[in-house]
Amino acid sequence: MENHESITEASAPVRTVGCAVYPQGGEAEAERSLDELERLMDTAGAVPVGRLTQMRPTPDRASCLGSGKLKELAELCEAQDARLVVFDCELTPAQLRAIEDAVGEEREVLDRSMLILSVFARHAVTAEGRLQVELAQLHYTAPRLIGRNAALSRLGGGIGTRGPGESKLEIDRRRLKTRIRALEEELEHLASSRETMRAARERSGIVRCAIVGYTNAGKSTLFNRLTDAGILAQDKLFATLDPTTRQYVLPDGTKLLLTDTVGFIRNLPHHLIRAFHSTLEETVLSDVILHVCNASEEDVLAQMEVTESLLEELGASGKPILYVFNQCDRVHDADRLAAMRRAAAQSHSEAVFVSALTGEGMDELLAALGRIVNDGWRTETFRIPYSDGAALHALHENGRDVRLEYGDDCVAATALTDEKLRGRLAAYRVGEEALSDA
Ligand SMILES: Nc1nc2c(ncn2[C@@H]2O[C@H](COP(=O)(O)OP(=O)(O)OP(=O)(O)O)[C@@H](O)[C@H]2O)c(=O)[nH]1
Ligand SMILES: [Mg+2]
Repeated sequence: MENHESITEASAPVRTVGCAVYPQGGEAEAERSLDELERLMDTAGAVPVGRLTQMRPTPDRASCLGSGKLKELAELCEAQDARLVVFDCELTPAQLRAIEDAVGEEREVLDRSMLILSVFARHAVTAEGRLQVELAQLHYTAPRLIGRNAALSRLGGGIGTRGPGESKLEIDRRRLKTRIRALEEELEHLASSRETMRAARERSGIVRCAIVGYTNAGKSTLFNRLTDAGILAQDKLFATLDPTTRQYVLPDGTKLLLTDTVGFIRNLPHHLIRAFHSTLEETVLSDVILHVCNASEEDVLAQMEVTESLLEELGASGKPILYVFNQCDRVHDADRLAAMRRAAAQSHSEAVFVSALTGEGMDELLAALGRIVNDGWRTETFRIPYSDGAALHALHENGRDVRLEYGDDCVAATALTDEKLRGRLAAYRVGEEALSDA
C-alpha cells in the first residue's frame, strides 16, 4: 500500500470538472450539491477547475447530458486541462462510456458513488473497513470500468480505480466473481468475531452511546476531546470510516461505551449504505445517540434531516437522542444561535451548544448525557411471574435489548428500561445489573 499511495499522493492534484443535471427550479439545490461534490473531490486528491450544469426534466438516457452540452463539456475539459470529470449523480455503464467517448479516453469519468467509494478506499483503516470498501467497489465501480481501463493504467491509476488494498481495483470480469465471493466469506468471518465482542459488551450492561452526524460535523473532534483517543480528525469528508469505541466515565461515575462513527452525507446510495452496514451496526445497536451537527453550517437543518432519515433507514431511530450543536465558536450571529436554541427547545430531545475545539459547553453536554443515561435508560433485571402476561408484554413493547431466562415459575428478564417502564415493573425489580468492566 505504501508504494501505491506514494505514487498517487506525490502527483499533483487532478484537475477536475464537476457536472450536474437538475430539474426546473432545482438550480440552488444542484449548486449546493456541487459544492459538496467539490469537497469530496478535495478529499480524493482532485482540485475542482470548473463546473457545468444543465437544466432538463430527466438526465439523458444515453449520455446524461444532451449532446450539445456534452460538446461543451469536452471543450471545458480542454480549456481547463482537466483530467477528471465527476457527475453529481449515478451513471449507468452506457452513460459513462458515452461521456468518456465525448471527453476523450485520456480523461477519467466518475459518478458521485464512484468518487465516494474512492474516498472510502483512501480512508478505510481496519481490515473490515477495507474489505467492505473493496467489496462495494467490485459491485459498483468495477462493472462500470470493465474493458476500458487501458488509458487509466497508462496514467498510473486514476482516482476511481484506487482500491483500499495493495493493488489497483481488480477489473478483470473473470476474476470479479471469485474475488467477490472470497471477500464476502472473509467479511462474514470478521462479522462473527465482532458479534462475539459485542455480546461480551452487552453482557457487561454498559450503556452504549454512538456519536453520529453529518460528515465533517466534528464527531471525531468531540470523541477525542472526551476520550483523548487521538482519532484522526481533519477537515476532510469521511475522515473516519471505521467505528472506534472507548469506555468513558461520566463525572457522576456512570460508565459508557462511546463510539465514533462514519459520517452521513446526502444522496448516499443504497448500495453504499449496505456496504457499510456492519460499520453502522454500532449505531443501530447503541442505547443513546449523540447527534452532532455543525451549527456554523448554513445548511445545518438540512444536514440534520439527512442524518435523521438515514438513522431511520438503518433502523436506529426512536432511541434517546442528545443533539449536539457543535462548532458554536464559529457562529457569530447571535440571532442565528437564538433561532437554533428555539428550534431545539421545541423538539422533545435535549440539545446542547458546544465547541469541541475549544471545549466550551462540555460540562453541559456531560450533564445532559448523564440525565439521559441515568434518568432515562438503564439496564435492569426483573423477575416476572408467568401469570402476569401484561407485564411481560409491556417489557417487550417498551424495553430494549430484552434478554430472558425462563425459570420454573417466573422469567428473569434483563432489559434496557426507561423510567416509565421501571415504574410499571417496580414490583418485580431485582436490581440494577452490576456494571462490570467486561
Ligand atoms: N472551529 C471549530 N472547528 C471544529 C469544531 N469541531 C470540529 N472542528 C473542525 O472540523 C473539521 C472536521 O472535524 P472532524 O472531527 O474530523 O469531523 P467528523 O464529523 O468526525 O468528520 P467525518 O469523520 O469526516 O465524518 C476539523 O477540521 C475540525 O478541526 C469546533 O467545535 N469548532
Ligand atoms: Mg470523524
